[in-house]
Amino acid sequence: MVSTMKLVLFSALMLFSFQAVMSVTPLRFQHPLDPLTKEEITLVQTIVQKKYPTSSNRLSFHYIGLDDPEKDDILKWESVKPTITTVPRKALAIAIINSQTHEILIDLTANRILSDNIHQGNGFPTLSVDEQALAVELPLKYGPFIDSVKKRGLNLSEVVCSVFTSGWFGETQNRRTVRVECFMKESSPNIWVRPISGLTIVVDLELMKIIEYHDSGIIPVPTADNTEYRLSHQKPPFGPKQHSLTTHQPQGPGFQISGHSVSWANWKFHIGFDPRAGLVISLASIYDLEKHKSRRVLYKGYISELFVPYQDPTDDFYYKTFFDAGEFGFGLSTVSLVPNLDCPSNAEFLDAYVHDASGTPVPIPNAVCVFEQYGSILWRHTETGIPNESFAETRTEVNLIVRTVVTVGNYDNIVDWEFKTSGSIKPAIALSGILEIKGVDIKHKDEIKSDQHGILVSANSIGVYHDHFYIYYLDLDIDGEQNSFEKTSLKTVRVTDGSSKRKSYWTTETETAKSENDAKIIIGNAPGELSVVNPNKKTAVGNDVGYRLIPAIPAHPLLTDDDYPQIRGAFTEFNVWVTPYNRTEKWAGGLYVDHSHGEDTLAVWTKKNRGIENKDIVLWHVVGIHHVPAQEDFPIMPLLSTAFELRPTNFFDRNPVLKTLSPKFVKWPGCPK
Ligand SMILES: *[C@@H]1O[C@H](CO)[C@@H](O)[C@H](O)[C@H]1NC(C)=O
Ligand SMILES: *[C@@H]1O[C@H](CO)[C@@H](O)[C@H](O)[C@H]1NC(C)=O
Ligand SMILES: *[C@@H]1O[C@H](CO)[C@@H](O)[C@H](O)[C@H]1NC(C)=O
Ligand SMILES: [Cu+2]
Repeated sequence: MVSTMKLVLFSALMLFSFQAVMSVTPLRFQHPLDPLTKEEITLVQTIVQKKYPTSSNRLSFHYIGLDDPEKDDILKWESVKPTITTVPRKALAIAIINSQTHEILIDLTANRILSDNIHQGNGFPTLSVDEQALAVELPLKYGPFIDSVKKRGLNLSEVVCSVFTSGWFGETQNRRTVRVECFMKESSPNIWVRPISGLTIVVDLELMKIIEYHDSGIIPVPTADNTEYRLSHQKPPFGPKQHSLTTHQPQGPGFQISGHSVSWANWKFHIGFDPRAGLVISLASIYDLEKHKSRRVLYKGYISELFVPYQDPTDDFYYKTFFDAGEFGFGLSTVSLVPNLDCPSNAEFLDAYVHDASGTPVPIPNAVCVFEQYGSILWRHTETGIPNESFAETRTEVNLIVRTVVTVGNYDNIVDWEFKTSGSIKPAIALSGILEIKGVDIKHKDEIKSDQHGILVSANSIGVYHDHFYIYYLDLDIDGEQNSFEKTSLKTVRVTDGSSKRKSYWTTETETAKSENDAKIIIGNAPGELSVVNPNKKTAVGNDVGYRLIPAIPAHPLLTDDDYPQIRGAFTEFNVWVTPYNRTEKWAGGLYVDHSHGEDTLAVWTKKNRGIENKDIVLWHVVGIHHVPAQEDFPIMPLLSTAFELRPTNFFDRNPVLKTLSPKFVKWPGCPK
């Protein structure tokens, strides 16, 4: 008895000391691309505040994130696989200090500021959540606004306001202003469909003051009827009915997450998170069963910008030309996922940290989820051509999804990265949330006399025309960094010499893009294939190894080239762009996109027409949706989605999933079948 007790005590001690060792060296497991930890964000705050004490400076943080480590350092680090991080940890802070924008680079190991530069050009950093919270309170205490509310017979206690970035329309004055719009929350939480239209409220964020106010007349606020979407406030009948459906993984999930590194089936990748970009996928490599090694596909991928120009040129709406990533931050706007609803029951979650304006870390629990999901059929064939020996050979597809949801005001962007064992990566975007509504004095389509710039989706409610243009940054490293971009066109050939009974056929013609101008592609003009190849690596039969871009349904901008929003959102001019890798060229709409003049965009960088052949290159893909609202989008819209695929093309010598096994059928506990 005594000896058993001792043994238990001994093993408990062993366990305790093991855990103690683990907890004092947590950084041992830090990946150099891991997002800044809570402690690191606090360290940035401390270091910057030491130089600029808040007692004597007006200081607000607009970005605190990992400063991109040098790519060479990451690749070196990866090849030696050290147990301790040898890549220096640096942070970039963008702060407005006494009305000047500072870019402060901080060494997190030496705890010191490496550089501190003041941004001189046009444009302002991402808005902080805190200043938006202050700005939305201003109208509620502003006499003329209170009068406007009274004049409309509305209850001021039921008014809520929201901040809208106001773009740039040729003006030369450089003030950090925003528009504020107000809504009714009485009887329904669906504020976005109940605007108090006809009011212009301009706030200067530096003065934190209303500097312009205008009431152009009373337009009825749409009623709260049929705007409710909370289940708890709905009345029967309910439907359609859905039967429960769940994924049962008795052996546990097929993926492992260690810190931020994921391994699943034949894939390995890293999940990063940035206050501006949100979800970042890095170092995605696929294991080649025949070559017995992992082969790099993607060095880094994320959504670089989202441009949402509304198409109503009147006073209430013309300025609505949003850049959601640069102005509001995809990371700052990432919301917590709801387990079992946003992600299935077999999902695992990762938390993230962003920061507030004071530099204090702010947690986002369940910011990212990772889960496996049955896809379709991986491959199959039923052989009926061999007499008496017909058979079916088929494999089930299971995919891995990484998901976040970015909610910027009224819209929810569901951001998915799907990995397939066959080698494809399929990024997808789905939109949900609530339309941006303009209040009008019209209850029926028959009353419409002039262009309303949208669709009447409910009485007094116009769903205004707009676009959603997402641009993906895709630093593909196909089996190494030196890559080329190839355009293969499909061409009709006419048979004129009578050599065939056919009069025509098609064949392909491949061209390697030499410089940036060769790689500006408008999809849809002619059939073709676009791929990134590694001209230095060939398959056994001699093809360049590569990955093809199977683009999303293309969307092209409809604004004129000289229109201000289009100058700022010039990255939409083409569906595909290719640039040589440049550490600082990260944001397709510019680093300082709020009030930007379009001087720091992908369209401007590529004017240099730099060489891109057999170089480390970045592929940019614009995925867009022209949104002509419909009544089904009201009061909340069902998912509207678009996706593209990066698909291996002569990357493997043969079907890489030829010898895969379908997941074993498992009997559900207590189920007869
Ligand atoms: C205005 O709204 C507040 C808050 O909901 C409510 O308490 C109050 O009774 C309302 N006043 C009127 C006149 O309806
Ligand atoms: C197929 O099977 C049938 C019946 O068993 C047999 O009569 C026939 O000869 C077979 N055909 C061949 C090509 O083996
Ligand atoms: C990298 O990009 C920046 C911004 O476009 C540019 O100023 C710089 O010259 C580029 N560096 C190289 C090596 O091309
Ligand atoms: Cu839309």
